[in-house]
Amino acid sequence: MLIRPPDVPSSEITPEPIYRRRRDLMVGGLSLVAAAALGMRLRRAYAAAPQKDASLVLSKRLDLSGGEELTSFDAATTYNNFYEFGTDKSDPAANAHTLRTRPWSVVCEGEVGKPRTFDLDELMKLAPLEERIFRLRCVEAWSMVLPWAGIPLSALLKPLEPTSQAKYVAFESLLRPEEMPGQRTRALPWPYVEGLRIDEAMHPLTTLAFGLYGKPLPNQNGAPVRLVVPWKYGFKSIKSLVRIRLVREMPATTWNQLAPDEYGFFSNVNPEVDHPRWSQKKERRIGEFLKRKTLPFNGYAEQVAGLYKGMDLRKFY
Ligand SMILES: Nc1nc2c(c(=O)[nH]1)N[C@H]1C(S)=C(S)[C@@H](COP(=O)(O)O)O[C@H]1N2
Ligand SMILES: [Mo]
Repeated sequence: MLIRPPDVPSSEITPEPIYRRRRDLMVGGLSLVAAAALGMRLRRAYAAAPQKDASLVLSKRLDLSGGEELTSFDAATTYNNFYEFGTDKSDPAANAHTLRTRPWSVVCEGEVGKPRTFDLDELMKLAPLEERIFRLRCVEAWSMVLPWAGIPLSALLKPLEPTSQAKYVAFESLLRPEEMPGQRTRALPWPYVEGLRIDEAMHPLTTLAFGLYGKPLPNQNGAPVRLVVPWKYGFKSIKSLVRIRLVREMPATTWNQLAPDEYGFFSNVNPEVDHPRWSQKKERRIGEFLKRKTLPFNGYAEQVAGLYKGMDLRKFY
């Protein structure tokens, strides 16, 4: 069994090259005390998460939790938005078992020198798998802090050799109504689609995720491969991804098509721009009682604000 949080001593069960790589585990700017506290918190959170079909090997950790407690595996897998399986938060956990996630492939095409279709194993070998701990904030004003297993999306985009005309990236989820009961309703136009500007897509925090809590993604969390874009509202983090197209024009996105006054293309987390029907100033961290203040760019301004220099983020919400 190759799976465990990367801070757990593992010399006896880990192949040598991976063990060696793990020695340069990223502790970032954390003090030793903070790092130890983080390790304890992670072990506790992992201990509470069920161990099943283990197959992911994590080479290093990028901890952008902001020192906050992790959301439990239980909450992260029973309180979801995945309209392909129903519109209630409990629907994905109840219904997503019908999704078949193997075989799986992701078609990459459009404004690229080298179009290519990857199967899941090829995708997972594009770069060493990292544990990436991010806050993810839903536009509905709740949030979670979770350890994803993934790679930077740029590791997939670069080898495609985007042309100079590739200004945006369009993403598409699986369309398979036989396995996705929500697609037999008109809850949303199907398939679910999303998009990023090319520089957003290439940003090192933009993550192609295969796992959660060190295990393959549960179906309700977007198996077998999804995006995690931590500085944007959760709906940008498209699940069960099957197509990536590099394009010249800003692509259509599901929520923008449905309600353009409520959901813009950029959808950067911004406490100063309210949703027309509710405030974005605060959020409820799932598992906590008191609300927290929402941070600009979900707390990742230092890393991403430069992408939007000179843009009026009230207009481009
Ligand atoms: N294909 C697809 N992707 C999706 C959604 C969806 O309904 N369909 N919901 C989005 C929304 S609104 C959020 S908040 C996140 C939720 O991810 P989680 O359930 O893993 O927390 O997934 C996003 N990705
Ligand atoms: Mo969301």
